[in-house]
Parts: sequence; C-alpha cells; structure tokens
Amino acid sequence: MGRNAIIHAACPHDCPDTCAIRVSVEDGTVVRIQGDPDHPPTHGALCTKVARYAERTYHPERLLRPLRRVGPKGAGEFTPMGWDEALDEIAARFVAISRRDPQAILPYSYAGTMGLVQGESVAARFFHRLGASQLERTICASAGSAALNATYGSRVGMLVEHFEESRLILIWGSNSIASNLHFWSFAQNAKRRGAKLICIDPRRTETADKCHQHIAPMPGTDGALALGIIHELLQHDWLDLDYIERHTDGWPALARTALEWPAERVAEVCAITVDEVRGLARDYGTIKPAAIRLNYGMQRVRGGGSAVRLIAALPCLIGAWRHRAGGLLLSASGFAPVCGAALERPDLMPTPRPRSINMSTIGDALLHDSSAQFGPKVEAVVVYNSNPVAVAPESPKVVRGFAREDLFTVVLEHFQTDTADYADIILPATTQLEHFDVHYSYGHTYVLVNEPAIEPLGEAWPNTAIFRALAARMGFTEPCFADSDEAIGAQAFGDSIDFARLRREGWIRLPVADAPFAEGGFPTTNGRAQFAPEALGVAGYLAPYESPGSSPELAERFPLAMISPPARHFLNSSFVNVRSLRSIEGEPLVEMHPRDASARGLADGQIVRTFNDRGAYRCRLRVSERARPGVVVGLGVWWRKFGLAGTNTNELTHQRLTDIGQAATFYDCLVEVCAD
Ligand SMILES: Nc1nc2c(c(=O)[nH]1)N[C@H]1C(S)=C(S)[C@@H](COP(=O)(O)OP(=O)(O)OC[C@H]3O[C@@H](n4cnc5c(=O)[nH]c(N)nc54)[C@H](O)[C@@H]3O)O[C@H]1N2
Ligand SMILES: Nc1nc2c(c(=O)[nH]1)N[C@H]1C(S)=C(S)[C@@H](COP(=O)(O)OP(=O)(O)OC[C@H]3O[C@@H](n4cnc5c(=O)[nH]c(N)nc54)[C@H](O)[C@@H]3O)O[C@H]1N2
Ligand code: SF4
Ligand SMILES: [Mo]
Repeated sequence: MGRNAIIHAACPHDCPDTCAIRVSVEDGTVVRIQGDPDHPPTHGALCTKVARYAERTYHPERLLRPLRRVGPKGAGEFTPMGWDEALDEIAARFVAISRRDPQAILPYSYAGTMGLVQGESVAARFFHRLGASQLERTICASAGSAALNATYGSRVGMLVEHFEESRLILIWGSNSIASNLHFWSFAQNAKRRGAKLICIDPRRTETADKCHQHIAPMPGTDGALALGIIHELLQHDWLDLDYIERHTDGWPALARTALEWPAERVAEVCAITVDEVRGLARDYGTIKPAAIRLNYGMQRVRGGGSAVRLIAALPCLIGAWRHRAGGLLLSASGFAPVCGAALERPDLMPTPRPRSINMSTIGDALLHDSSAQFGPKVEAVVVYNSNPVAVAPESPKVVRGFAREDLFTVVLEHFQTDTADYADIILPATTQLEHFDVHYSYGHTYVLVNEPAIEPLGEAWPNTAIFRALAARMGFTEPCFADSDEAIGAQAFGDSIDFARLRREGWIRLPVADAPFAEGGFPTTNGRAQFAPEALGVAGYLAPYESPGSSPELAERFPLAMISPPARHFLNSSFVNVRSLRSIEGEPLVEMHPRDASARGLADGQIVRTFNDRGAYRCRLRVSERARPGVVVGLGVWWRKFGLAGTNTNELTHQRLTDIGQAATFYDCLVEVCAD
C-alpha cells in the first residue's frame, strides 16, 4: 500500500477467469483498475463489471459501521453500534448457545470472494474450534466436481490458453461471453484460424450468436446427448481404441449403455433434430483436435453429475487428450497446490465431528426443529461472502427461516443485501482493494496475490480480523488465531510456491504439463480415467425431477421449463446495486419464445406472473427467440428488493439435490406464465 503506487491485485469474484489486476493509487485513492497485460489469460482486459470495481468500493451505500437491527426482521431498519459492543454481544450469544450445543450455530458462506485468506481460513478455524455445524458448500459446482473427481481423479482439464489451437470447440452449458470472457478470447482466436465453434445451450445466448452452430436441447437432457454422441462414435468407428484400452477403465459397460441411445431416441428426449445429433457426433468424431469447454450451467439439474461423467468420457473415447488443444475443461482447480488443512485446520474440530448442513437446503434447515436425526435446531447463523436470501433455492422457505424471531443472525457484508435485511447484527467488511489475499483459479493454471491498495474505508474490517476478534472473545488461544493475513497467505500454498516471488511478481504459473493426459496419467488410483467407478457404477441418463417425461402430472399444470442463468453485468447477486451496471441490465425479465407467448396471449413488455406450487414471481415479459420453445429464461440473480413484488426467480426453484455431489438444481424447475 502506498499513497501513490501501482499494486498487484486479483479479481476476487466467483468467475473462472481470476484476472490479474493492476490498481493505480493516487493520494491514497484508487484512480484506475486495469487488467494485467503480462498475465496471459487476462491479457490486459477486465470485464465491464470489475472495470467498475472502484465504483463498488466507493459506493455511497457501502456499510461502514457495525449495525444493530431496530425494525422487524427483513425491514432493513438498523442503527449504528460500536465494534466492541457488537463483538461482545455476538460472543455472549455464542457462549450461551454453545453451552447447550455449539452445533446450533451455523456458518453460511460461499464465494463472494474466492480468496483463500478472506474465504475459509480464520473463519473455518473459528467454526471448527467452536464445534459449530459444518456447511456443505454445494450451491454451485459440487455435482460437476464430484463427477470430475470420479472420472479423472481430480478437477483437472485442458489449459485454457490451448483452446486457440483447437479445430473444433464445443461450448457446452456455458455463456462464455457473459461468464468466462477470457476463455472466449482464446475461442475467438481459434475461430479466426478456422476452427468450428458449436454452442450447446437451451438459450440462444450472445455466445451462441457468435458460434457457427447452436444446438438447443431441453434443460437437463445433456446426458442423453452425450450418450447419442457415443452411440455414433461407436457406429462409425470414430473411437481411439488404443487410448481407450491403455488409459481408461469401464468402456465395455459404457458402450453397452450407449448402444441403447440411437440418434432418434436422443433427438426425442432433447427435443432437437436427428440431424443435429448426428452432425454433432460427426464433427466431434472427425475434426481434430477437438476441445470441450464444459461449464456448470448444464449440471444444475437432477442428473447433472451423471451428465458430466458422460461428457468427461468423450475426449477419452476419441483420444482428444493426445493433443494439447484437445480434451475438456470444466475446472482446473485440482492443479492448484492449496493446503486446505493448513488454512482451515479441521483438526481443531471436536470428536465426534459436528453434523453437516447442506447450504442448498438452507430453507429446510432453518425451519427444522430439533430431532434425533437432524440434531439441534439452528439458533444462530453467521453469513459471510454470500447472500442466501437472494441466491438459495426456494426462497419462500429461506425467507421464512431467516425471519424466525428466535434465530440470531450475524451478516458480514459490503452492502445491505436481501440477507443483511434479516440480520440482528451487520458487520462491515472490507473489499478486495482494502485487504490482503491469495488466489488460485478454476479456469486457468496460475496463482495470484492481492495486495491491499488502500486503507479500509470507514470502520470496515477484513473477514479475518472479525473472526480473530471473535476467537479472542471466545477464549480461543491456539496460535493459529494469531496468524496475520500475510502469514496465512504463505500457508495457503506451503512450499509449492515461492511466496516472496508471488508478492513481487503478482502471479506465478503452475508447473502443469502442456498436454497433461496425452499418455494417460490421470490422477486416479491407477492413472486411468474411470467411466464406471466402483461407488457410482455406469453413468446413464437421468431425466430432470421436473419434466414431462418424469413428472407428467406436474408438466400438465406447469408446462414450461425455467432456467435462471447469470446476467452478464452482475456476478450472481453481486453488482446488482451498482447503478451503472444495473442500468445496462435494465430490469428483471423473463424471456419466452414467440410461440409460447402467443399460445398464452402474452405480449412483449407486459407484466407477467411466473408461478408453480412453490410461489409466484412478477416481472416484465420479453418475447424473444433467445428462449427456445418450452423454456423460459429469467436472467441473473437479482436482489429481491429490486423485483416488482420483492422476489426473484428463486421464489420458484426447489431444494432437491443432484444425483451426485448433493448440489442445487436451479435449472430443473417447471413453471407456468400468465398475464399479471
Ligand atoms: N457475468 C457473470 N459471470 C459469471 C457469473 C455471473 O453471475 N455473471 N457467475 C459465475 C459463477 S458463480 C459461475 S458458477 C459461472 C457459471 O458459468 P457457466 O457455468 O459457464 O454458466 P453460464 O455462463 O451462466 O452458462 C450457463 C448456460 O447454460 C445454459 N443452460 C442452462 N441449463 C442448461 C442445460 O440443462 N444444458 C445446457 N447445455 N445448458 C444449460 C444457460 O442457458 C446458460 O447460457 O459463471 C461465473 N461467471
Ligand atoms: N436462480 C439461480 N440461483 C443461483 C444461481 C443461478 O444460476 N440461478 N447461481 C448459483 C451459483 S452458481 C452460485 S455460485 C451462488 C452464488 O451465491 P453467493 O456466493 O451468495 O454469491 P453472491 O450473490 O455474489 O453474494 C456474495 C456476497 O458476498 C459479499 N462479499 C464479497 N466479498 C466479501 C468479503 O470479502 N467479505 C464479506 N463479508 N462479504 C463479501 C458480496 O457483497 C455479496 O453480497 O448463487 C446460486 N444461485
Ligand atoms: S469477474 Fe471474471 S472476467 Fe471479470 S475481472 Fe473478475 S475474473 Fe476477470
Ligand atoms: Mo457458481
């Protein structure tokens, strides 16, 4: 930090790009935020959102003092209080609850910052030492992660830089221009060099517009499409039998399953044409090198884990991994040498281990009474780096849970989010410009440092400082509670990274081979990719919970499938309150295909009611061919308070979990739409 300086920073957001940033400071104020031109994946460019990060940090509505609730829960009425008073009160409540059972205290956090220091370091140590309930962090990626771990042994894949040499790129379940912009630059370079780009997405996104072909299956049917591709690969001898034999296990069983999926059956399940299935398989079987940019959009459905397993088999079947520009990338996070145990100190937990609560079913958890099976009723929640009232599924229940008068809620935040409205005490947290952190990425293979550029604004504290102060008040004397943020940053990667060099240079490339699986060597127990791992058996197609095939009675009443993917100018529910970005996104909308709109007598621009048995959501209708027939799209996790009726799309989603990985199934959701 300096009055005038250029600082090495990193983007903290939950985005695969994890950009390296240069922050220019003049007179102790941030004057410019730029992408680092030397960092290959960032290549000097930031997205529109984070280019405005200073606007977010200096936002007039930043929370800059601790606050105590004075109105009813949810009303958002607070009065300032001092730090000592706030921390004393929280500690006193925790001591009282812990005497009964510390598992009645629940941390709730996700990836508001992806930083290893301001994420789960001191916070995790604190809750482990306290014996609080564990949180299963499943709201985003755990289905795909579990599937990759099962198939490849870890979350590993192609290096993002190599996509520019691919000849065929399948962009599968991802709107790269919105949510993975720096991958998109490499894909565009490939396109300029003659590669074919195919986008597989129920919505015609801005990414689909720029690909050579767009295939729009119904949500949750990707597993069937993958089986259809495998079927064609078999029929046409487009397999790399040598690679299969030497580097995979379980092919005969997978082949038997795929034989049951001729293109006609696949086309019917996915609601696409037979030619689309056959053409896709032909391209995949014959254009080399072929790369798949798989993303998390396609795994937020009941069969999301199985679908990722099937798609992860594809590059093994054609030997795409032999070339550095072939293979698949869903996540590269398994390459990062993160010392989780040193950061989080699970050894501080009591035995037996406290129970775990799945964050994707927080609504049910908060409404659960004590029972032998569940354990104690949740009496206190500490929310940090997350906005569950807006982002968690089935918000009618989440809201009822957070509105409980007998629940003590503490929220560490930058802004008065929908969740902060339900807090008893709000603690003001620092932003990325004000604190130290270190980062890895799930979309590239570099680690980065984030040096603080400016002093904390107002009375904001880093998450770490807040949990350190609470630990002291609870009488936790373990030396790890005295570690500074920089010391924790050094522990994060242990000896794998030269920490002094990281701080000097800003980022370091991890030593990952160019074509890491050209000769097999997957990080499984025997080095082979596993198509039918013992615990999981053969992957097959699993229909969504809610679809005409699997729940015909429901589909009769609610015939439209709703998906609610990210908005380009928000980052989940972050940035929704940044005026310049909100004005680009406009207002909450649902998109509907003209055919579905005219069948309902609905017109573009009118206010509609989207509903199912769980709730109703009012917003403006956009009639658009971006939505395929049978699908409605509600972009973005809007703050509920910006919605017409104080709700967002999660009013309609449910809390059922994926087949593997116990993840949320946001895009597995039937609705009907009518005039309001
Ligand atoms: N601008 C921006 N960037 C973001 C985010 C954001 O909110 N805004 N969020 C960040 C986070 S937390 C994450 S996890 C990633 C998510 O990033 P991705 O996983 O790449 O997700 P999206 O880009 O939203 O792409 C999801 C796409 O999948 C499509 N989709 C929905 N259901 C299905 C399906 O069943 N099958 C197929 N094939 N496609 C489907 C949607 O229409 C959407 O276009 O992005 C990160 N980046
Ligand atoms: N309907 C629907 N719902 C979804 C999704 C969807 O596609 N559709 N996407 C899902 C996905 S993929 C995800 S990842 C989740 C994301 O859900 P969350 O992880 O809750 O992400 P955000 O909504 O960005 O909220 C993060 C909050 O953390 C705060 N924050 C940021 N940095 C810090 C910090 O350093 N300290 C503290 N104390 N706070 C900080 C921000 O101000 C912000 O309010 O949402 C999920 N919800
Ligand atoms: S949100 Fe993603 S693209 Fe934007 S600056 Fe951050 S890492 Fe880069
Ligand atoms: Mo996510």
